[in-house]
Amino acid sequence: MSKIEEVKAKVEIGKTKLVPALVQEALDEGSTPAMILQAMVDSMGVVGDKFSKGEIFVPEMLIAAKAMAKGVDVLRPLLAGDSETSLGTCIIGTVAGDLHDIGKNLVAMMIESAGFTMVDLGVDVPAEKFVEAIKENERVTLVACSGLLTTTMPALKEAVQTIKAAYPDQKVIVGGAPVTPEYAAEIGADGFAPDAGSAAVKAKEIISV
Ligand code: B1M
Repeated sequence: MSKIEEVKAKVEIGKTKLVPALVQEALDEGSTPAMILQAMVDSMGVVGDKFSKGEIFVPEMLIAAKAMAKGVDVLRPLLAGDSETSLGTCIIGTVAGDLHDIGKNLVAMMIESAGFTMVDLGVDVPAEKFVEAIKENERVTLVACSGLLTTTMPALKEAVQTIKAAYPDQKVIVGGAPVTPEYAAEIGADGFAPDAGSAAVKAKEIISV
């Protein structure tokens, strides 16, 4: 088994202590950071499928997520480039009722590396907290809202609409597995991205309009 396959297998079963060293070994073996990240994202897909089939439960999902987060820590300096310019501040958070943060953290990392100063509000963020953060931070050019559950899509809508009610010109980008470009447009977001890399591209595009 190659190191990258081992990373995938160990993330799936939540081997938090083993994953960082395996990620480093996969890098040493010549795998690129993007390949390793994709392998870990694939692992989470397998974990999600097993959960859907009732083969594993929430605790197993949680340890797999922790193992992936440890792996991402090793890749972080390699994935996130430095940017000299500041495109302003981006406020990011996972919306109310939603505790999923791996995707949001990847999006934060990529948007930051595109040149934004990042303020991460974490998970389970009520709509009003996004508004407070816009008020409290300097030069907020973008708000990024993540939602991973079909049941928290209404919270995504509430976040966008609450932000727009307080700051009509504030640019907002949304994303997360159940979100579609059509839904993003319907709730009044300025942009949608399907993954972390395209979120960074979209972020720059939105604020330059
Ligand atoms: Co949850 N969970 N989970 N979970 N979980 C999913 C999402 C699920 C699809 C699993 C399944 O059933 N197959 C399912 C949702 C079904 C649905 O709503 N359609 C689900 C469920 C049901 C639940 C609970 C309700 C389970 C329960 O308690 N019965 C519960 C809800 C808790 C809550 O939030 N209130 C729950 C809990 C959890 C854990 C806490 C155990 C854990 C999360 C830990 C953590 O995040 N720290 C967890 C996990 C790990 C998953 C899966 C397995 C993996 C999620 C993940 O990290 N993926 C997930 C199954 C799956 O995704 N296949 C699942 C990897 C990550 C890189 O991808 O987050 O999609 P993703 O992010 C991508 C894109 O979506 C996009 O870019 C990212 C990177 O490319 N993106 C954006 C994300 N945000 C963006 C924002 C943007 C743009 C792009 O702009 C702002």
